[in-house]
Amino acid sequence: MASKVAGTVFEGSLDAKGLKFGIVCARFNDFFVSKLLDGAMDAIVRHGGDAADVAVAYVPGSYEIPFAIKRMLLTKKYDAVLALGVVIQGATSHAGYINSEVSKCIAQLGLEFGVPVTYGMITAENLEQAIERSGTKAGNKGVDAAMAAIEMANLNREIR
Ligand code: RBF
Repeated sequence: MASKVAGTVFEGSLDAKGLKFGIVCARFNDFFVSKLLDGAMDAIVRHGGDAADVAVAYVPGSYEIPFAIKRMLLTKKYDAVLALGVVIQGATSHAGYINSEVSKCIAQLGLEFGVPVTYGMITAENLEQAIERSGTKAGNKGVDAAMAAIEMANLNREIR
């Protein structure tokens, strides 16, 4: 990005070669989450990453995602970790509670460990919104989370 900065500029590239990723997937709404995982893997491999350098942990639902992220971060094996889950609003207010808790924890874990944790969560009001964000007209949030993970992992390396 062109600018007039004369000092050091840190910018993460989109080259995934040599990077190791952890991905935490919720099984709940797997119909959609599996599409997010497909998108994330496709983005990583198309940007030079190796599928063998990706470890996937499955958890029952989105509420459990932060726990598995923390366990992955504790191993210190990964340059970035992705959270993939789909929370769909139902008759009760569960979605709001799950979403606010999970997004807060994901941000906190990245800061605590100094390793990027990216947000590949769909928070949908209905099935149509989930369909649109898992590989149709509003893109694929798994791809977006993978791109952010690649860039942030490289930025983290540069700043180090
Ligand atoms: N997990 C999701 O990943 N997406 C959901 O849309 C979702 N909806 C839920 C709705 C209710 C009423 C409950 C009780 C749980 C839901 N979960 C959902 C599962 C939740 O993330 C967690 O796995 C379980 O509550 C077990 O701790």
